[in-house]
Amino acid sequence: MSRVVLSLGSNLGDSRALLGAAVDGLGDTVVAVSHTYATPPWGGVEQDDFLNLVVLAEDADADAREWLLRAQRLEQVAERTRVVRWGPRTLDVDLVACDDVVSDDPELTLPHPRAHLRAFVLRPWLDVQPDAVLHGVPVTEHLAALSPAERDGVRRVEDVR
Ligand code: A4P
Ligand code: MG
Repeated sequence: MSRVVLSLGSNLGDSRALLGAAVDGLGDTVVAVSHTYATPPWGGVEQDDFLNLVVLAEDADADAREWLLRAQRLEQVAERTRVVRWGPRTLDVDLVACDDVVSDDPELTLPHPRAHLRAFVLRPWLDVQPDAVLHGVPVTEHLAALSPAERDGVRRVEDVR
């Protein structure tokens, strides 16, 4: 059995529909879906706000590589193009964590190397796993360590599903 925490984001096209379709695309592997949040762009590229959510999923037949392939397939279905790093996209699906896997492989780094810095990941993650731990530290503590501006920028909106 493998359990994965996926971060989904979109700020191009019909973001609500794209996120909803991506969650549907995960089928019955989905254990829980977070609320949906509007979030200011992270990373310094001037662009529209994102919609973000986190999905907890499980599948006895999938390892971390398989989850990455599934994430990339969902991005392809959303016709995601890769123009600017940290720039606008129809759909981004990142693996935040997968079981206790630790990897520094650039193709698949686990846990995600920037997750602890991102309120748009940490806040929705707590919806689906209030006791989540990242790098040995509770996610609540990572979130509390961020600047109020970073934390308060993440605003709950109507759930996509
Ligand atoms: N890769 C390595 N580790 C992982 C992982 N844990 N999960 C590799 C997913 N992919 C991983 O990703 C580049 C490469 O990372 C892939 O080939 C994969 O094998 P990418 O999706 O092609 O490129 P990218 O997304 O432009 O770059 P990067 O560095 O992954 O960006 P991020 O970290 O995904 O950030 N602001 C808000 N508010 N909300 C957002 O959702 N998203 C981003 C993208 C920036 N700012 C944002 C948001
Ligand atoms: Mg990505």
